[in-house]
Amino acid sequence: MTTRKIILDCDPGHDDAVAILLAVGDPRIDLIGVTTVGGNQSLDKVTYNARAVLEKAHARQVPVHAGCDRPLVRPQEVAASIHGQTGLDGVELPEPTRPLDPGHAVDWIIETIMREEPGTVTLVPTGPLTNIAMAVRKEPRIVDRVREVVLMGGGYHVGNWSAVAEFNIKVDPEAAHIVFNEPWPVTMVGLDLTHQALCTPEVQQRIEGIGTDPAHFVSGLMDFFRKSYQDNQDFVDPPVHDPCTVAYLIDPSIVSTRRCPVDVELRGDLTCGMTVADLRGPEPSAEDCHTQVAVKLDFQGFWDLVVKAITAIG
Ligand SMILES: [Ca+2]
Repeated sequence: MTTRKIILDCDPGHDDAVAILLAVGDPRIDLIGVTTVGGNQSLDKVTYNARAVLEKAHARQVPVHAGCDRPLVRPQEVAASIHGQTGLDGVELPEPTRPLDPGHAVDWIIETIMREEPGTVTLVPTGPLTNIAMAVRKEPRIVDRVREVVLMGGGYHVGNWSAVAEFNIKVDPEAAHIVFNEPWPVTMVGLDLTHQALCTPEVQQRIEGIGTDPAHFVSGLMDFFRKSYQDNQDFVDPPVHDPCTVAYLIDPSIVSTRRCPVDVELRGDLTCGMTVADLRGPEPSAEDCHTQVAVKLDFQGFWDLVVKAITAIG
C-alpha cells in the first residue's frame, strides 16, 4: 500500500477535527505533522484544539506547531458564529499530554519539505492560507519540492462569508492570492464540493453506532455543528468541509475534479476574497494549467472512509 505524507495546516474547528481523525485513522495517509493558523478561532484556541483532537485520536506521536496568529494584511476575523467561543464548542476536550512542539509552523513546514524527498510531501491547508503563503515567501524552493497542495477553501459558484467568498479565503485573501499564483499543483476543494458532504442524521447514526469514545466525540461535534448551520447558514444538515481534502488524497475517485485557471479577487468592494475560476472552453492540460477545482463528491464513498477511519482509531 502506498501512503501519502501530508502536513495538515488547520484551524480546528469542527470539520478540521474530522479531517484530523480521518488522516490519523486511514492507513493510506501518513500524517507527519499538524500546523495551526489563526482562523475559526484565535491561534491559542485552535492550537489547543488540534492537540486535544490528536489526544482523542490516540495520535500523540504527531507533532503540532503553532503558526501565524493573524492574516498577512487584514485584521483578524474569527468564525465564532459557526464554531463557538472555544472553536470546538459542544464537546469536552481531553487534556493534551504531548507538549506543544517548539518552533514556528512556517519554519517547520519549510524544514520538513526541504528535508523529505522531493515530490513526497503534500500540503493540506484547511484554514486561512497565511502559514503557507509565509512559507513560500521565506523559502521559494518549497514550490518545486512539494508533491501538491490540496486545500479546503473558496468556491466557484458560491460563498459563505459573503455572497461570493468562502471564509478561509475571505479572511486572508492576500495569502490565498500568493498560494494560488505559485506554479505548484493546487486542488481547490471548495464549497461547491463540500456542500455535498452533509452530515445527515443517517450518517451521524452510523458514526454513533461505532460506539467508541472518538465516535461519540465526533457525534457531539456534529450536534453543535448542525445547530450552527441551521441558525446561521440556512442548512438542515451541516457540510463537513475539511475532511474532503483528505478523502481526495486517500481515493481520488471520491472527489471528481475539473482543471481550470483560478485566481483570487483582492480589490472588489463586493467580491474581495472570491476565487474566480475560468470554466470557459475545453478543459486545459496539466502542463497549461496548475490549478483544478473539486466538482462532485461520492457521498457514500466519502462517509464510508470517515466511518472506517474512526472505527480504526478504536
Ligand atoms: Ca478549517
